[in-house]
Amino acid sequence: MFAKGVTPSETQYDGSNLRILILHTRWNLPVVKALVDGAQRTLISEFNVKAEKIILKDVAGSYELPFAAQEYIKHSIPKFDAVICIGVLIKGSTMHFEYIAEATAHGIMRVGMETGTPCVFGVLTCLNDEQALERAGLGESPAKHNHGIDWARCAVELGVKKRQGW
Ligand code: DLZ
Repeated sequence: MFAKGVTPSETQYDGSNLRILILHTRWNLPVVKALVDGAQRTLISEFNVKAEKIILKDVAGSYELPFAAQEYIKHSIPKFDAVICIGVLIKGSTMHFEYIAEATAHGIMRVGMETGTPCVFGVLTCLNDEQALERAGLGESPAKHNHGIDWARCAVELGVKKRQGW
């Protein structure tokens, strides 16, 4: 039986010089808050990112994440080493979910590629509330896991690699 998920890097990254933007939605806020909290705690406790170098900004929904990320990256002095875009999309009875999920995923990818600032895709795309809770480390499932932790690890790795010139 293989262990599903990401294998931790063998490198211990030092995040003490990094400046990281956590950009999150206000849609589905209770779940989003748990993910933001997981990411923030991991940045500080696992990588020594300084609390004052973690900048929190919010937008209404996931669809706004790419544009807002691009603008914060463009206007920020000093620059961000990485951005974690966090949102929670929960499928409803119309096609809204599909359109927003696809646009958001492509948009976040594009912002990273075009600005050269690593942008982590921290958007849960869930078929129901239970999936969202489980992936934010909430609810009753024994398999629950806060994905904000993984996104923080990903952001630090990319931020450090970028600083080092890859
Ligand atoms: C409209 C909408 C819907 C139906 N569902 C969600 C959702 O589950 N999660 C989320 O982050 N945002 C949702 N939105 C809002 C859109 O992302 C966006 O804010 C609006 O369409 C305005 O551009």
